[in-house]
Amino acid sequence: MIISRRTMLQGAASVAVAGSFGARAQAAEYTYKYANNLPVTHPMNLRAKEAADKIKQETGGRVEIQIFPNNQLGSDTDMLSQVRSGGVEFFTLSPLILSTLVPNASLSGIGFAFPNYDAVWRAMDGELGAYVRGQIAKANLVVMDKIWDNGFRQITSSNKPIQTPDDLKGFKIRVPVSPLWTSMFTAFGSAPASINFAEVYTALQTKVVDGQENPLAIISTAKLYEVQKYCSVTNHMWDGFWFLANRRAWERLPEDLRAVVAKHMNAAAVAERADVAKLNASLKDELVSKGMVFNEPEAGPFREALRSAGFYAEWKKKYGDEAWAILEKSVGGSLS
Ligand code: X2X
Repeated sequence: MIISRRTMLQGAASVAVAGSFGARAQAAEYTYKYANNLPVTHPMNLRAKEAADKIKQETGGRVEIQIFPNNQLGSDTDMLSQVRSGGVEFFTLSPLILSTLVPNASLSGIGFAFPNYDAVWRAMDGELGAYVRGQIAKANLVVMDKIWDNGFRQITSSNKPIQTPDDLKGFKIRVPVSPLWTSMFTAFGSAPASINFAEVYTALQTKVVDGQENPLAIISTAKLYEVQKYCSVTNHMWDGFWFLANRRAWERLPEDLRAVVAKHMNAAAVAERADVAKLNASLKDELVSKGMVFNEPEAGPFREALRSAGFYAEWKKKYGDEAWAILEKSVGGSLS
């Protein structure tokens, strides 16, 4: 019997079968990799695993999706190249980081655009989401209809609470690799550093930066509370994850199998939205018990600081009037 690395990875059951009968475990016809940047305990990975199990079952084992969480296959920047080249078949990415390839994908991340989750899902399952998915398709990537939730983002810091926009002046803050993020914190007068999520814990621990911003579900599952003291509930932007596929790999799947994959991944996204909303609403107490100190700044002055720095005007110009109009219509009001 030849024990390949693969048979070993398939676990004790298939090795036992091979051992006793000399038969090889049935390999799936399509074994696809799904890579992402989040800890395995985050609802995105939990729901994706559930979906992968259902897909395997409903396709009679023909489609197997192997999940590589936690930047196991590299940073977001690496994984974006891999999903484009076909090195991985599936990848979830923030619309703002995707904007390094699809400029107008970051529209949904404009500061203080969405007042609440109802407005987010109305827009992302409606015209705004459809517009962005159209842009993504033009870049030759496949994207599932339902965007997954990351959440409303909060600012954490190791040295001081952020209470007013003035507290952000000169603040050394990590931002994800995306022009919109850099522009937003530059508008606040901060000193933003673009760092992939894979390096964030270490960057905070070694004080390369003093702060970062993320939703509570990530501050908790990625244990950022171990290296951050203050959490300021700014809700300064909403962020999600588009579920992307390499086009050639997607088109290799027969149409009926594509439908099964899309159905379960979209349903998982919707289930994950509810999980994350619940977590983000309940995690404050847990993070306080771990030693974090919370404050709840007023949003108005932050929004005003962006406006007076010309942030909205600048991005309206970059996106173009048509795209900006879709955004404003989707959030039900003027943003500039
Ligand atoms: O990099 C981040 O901060 C994260 C995990 O929120 C994103 O993927 C944008």
